[in-house]
Amino acid sequence: MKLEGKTAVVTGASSGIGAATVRQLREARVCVVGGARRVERVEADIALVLDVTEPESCAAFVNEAVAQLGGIDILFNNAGLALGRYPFWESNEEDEARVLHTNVDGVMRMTRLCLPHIRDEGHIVFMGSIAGRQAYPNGASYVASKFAVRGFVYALREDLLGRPIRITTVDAGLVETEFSIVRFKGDVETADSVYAGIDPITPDEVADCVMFALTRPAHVNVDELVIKTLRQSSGARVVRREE
Ligand code: 8X3
Repeated sequence: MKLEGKTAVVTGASSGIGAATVRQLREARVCVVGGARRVERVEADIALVLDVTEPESCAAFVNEAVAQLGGIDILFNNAGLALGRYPFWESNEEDEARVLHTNVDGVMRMTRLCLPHIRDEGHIVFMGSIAGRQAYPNGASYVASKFAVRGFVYALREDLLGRPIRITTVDAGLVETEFSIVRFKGDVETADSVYAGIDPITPDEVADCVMFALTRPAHVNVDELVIKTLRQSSGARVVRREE
C-alpha cells in the first residue's frame, strides 16, 4: 500500500510515539493533522488543539481536520497516559477518571467522530499496551484502560468486517518517552529508573510498527503487533543490564 498523497489524523502528536509517527508519515508524503493539548509542540502539516477527554474539543478538532483534509485515510489513536504505580487500595477518583477518560472514552469518541469521514481503504491504528494483554501489579487503572482498548479494537473489527477499513492495535512495552514522567507526576529520577539498563524501545521503533501495518497490501489486516525490548517479558518482569 502506497501512502503518498493520503491523509492522517494523529492524536497525542506533541511528543513521543505520536510525534515520531507524525514524522514518519510526513516522510512518506502523508498530509498529517496532529492534535494535542500542547499544540505549539506539534510538528505536523496542520497542528490543532485537541483534548480527547472533552467532547467539544474532539468535535471541533474533527470538523476542522476534515475541512482541511477533505477526508481521512488514517487515524492513529495514540493519546493516552498512566498515573501512578501503587496498589489499588491507594488509588483515587481523580487518577482513575483521568486515565479512563483519556485512554478509553477519548479513544472511542475520536473513533466515532472520525469514522464517518474515513475513506475506503482507510486504516485505524490504536496505541495499545502490553498492560492490555497481561496484568501487572500496581497499575490497575492503566491495566483496566488498556484491556478496554483491546476489547474495543476487537469489537470494532467485528462491526467493520466487510467494509474496506483496516484496524490495527500496536501493543508496546516500555518505550522511553514522557510516559513515565507523566505517570510519576514529574518525578524525573523515578521515571528515568524505569528505563535504566533495559535498552528501551524508542518512539521511532513503535512508529516503524505503525508504518509496517499501514503499508501492507489493502487486503492484509495486521490485527495486532506486540513490541517489547528484549529485556522485558511482561509488565512485571524486566532483566536490567549491570551498570
Ligand atoms: C506502557 C508499557 O509496561 O508501562 O504501556 O505498561 S507498561
